Amino acid sequence: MKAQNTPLVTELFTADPSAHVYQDRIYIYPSHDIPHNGEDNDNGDEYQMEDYHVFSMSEDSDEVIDHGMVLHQNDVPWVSSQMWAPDCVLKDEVYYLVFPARDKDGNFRLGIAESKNPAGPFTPRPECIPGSFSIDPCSFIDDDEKVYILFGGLWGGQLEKYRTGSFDSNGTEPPKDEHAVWPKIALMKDDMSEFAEVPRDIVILDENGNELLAGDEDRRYFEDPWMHKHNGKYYFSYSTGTTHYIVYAVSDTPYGPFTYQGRILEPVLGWTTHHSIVEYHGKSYLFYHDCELSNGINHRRNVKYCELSYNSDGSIKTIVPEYE
Ligand code: FUB
Repeated sequence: MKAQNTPLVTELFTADPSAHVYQDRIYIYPSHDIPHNGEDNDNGDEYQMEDYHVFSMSEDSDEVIDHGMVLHQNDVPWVSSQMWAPDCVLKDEVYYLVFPARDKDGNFRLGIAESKNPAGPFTPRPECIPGSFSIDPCSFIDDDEKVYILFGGLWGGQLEKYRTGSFDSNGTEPPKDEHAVWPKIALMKDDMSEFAEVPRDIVILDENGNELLAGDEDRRYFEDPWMHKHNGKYYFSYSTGTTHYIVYAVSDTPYGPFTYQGRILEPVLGWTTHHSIVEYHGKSYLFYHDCELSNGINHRRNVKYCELSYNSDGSIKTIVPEYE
């Protein structure tokens, strides 16, 4: 495989890698950053992505294959802009690309496009998932084959605008001493057409069983959910956004509540941090991004990966990115 902790793709700017093993290859579903000279802001307007490429790699080669553009926003009737972090789900021999984008009213929704091939191209559904909102959808398939979608992101991702259960255009983050805004999880219908339930809160507790507070920026959820299972436990990992950590919490069920455990990845070069975790040929890997190729321009990111390992008690060893 290509060297760890180096940009996997150098021809395009890529970010937000969701990795899965299909047909004995690691397939990577990232965002495609578009270079421009606009300013950064708290609304994420600098992340102006319009399409998706899929990449794959395998153990017996250091080549990372670009399978080309697999979906463009002009082909999705409900989308106006900003196709952000996607994921892929394999269900009943169909590959479903699940992605967020702004609808024609400028609000983030989640959409689905499908293919018979993990490398796409993907055919979009004409409408977004009914009742969907915010960003960063990721999939989790449990041992019983049930598919869950987890999602949510603060600020540009609008999650705080749904705190009351419905959209409030003036919605803000809670005061620092109230519980944090919770990410969401929803079971999908078997045909992946829509949520099978109203999205539920993913509650994250501290070591004393207290809900994490909005002011606890080193530990509270910001964006970038991922779920995987290890030794029978559900691991929910995410970005803390403003403090730039990838952290994780553990539970006995996919719905939680989860108990905060610690950090997976210390801050990388660039404002955002985003990840996925995949097992391949008996090893676990962390896929992540930073801004090494662009020397730190926040919206010109590149995908990387490295091995991830566990201690004997199931805790994850913290990874510290190294820069020269
Ligand atoms: O790529 C746009 C946004 O940046 C993603 O949705 C977030 O997770 C952050 O990586």
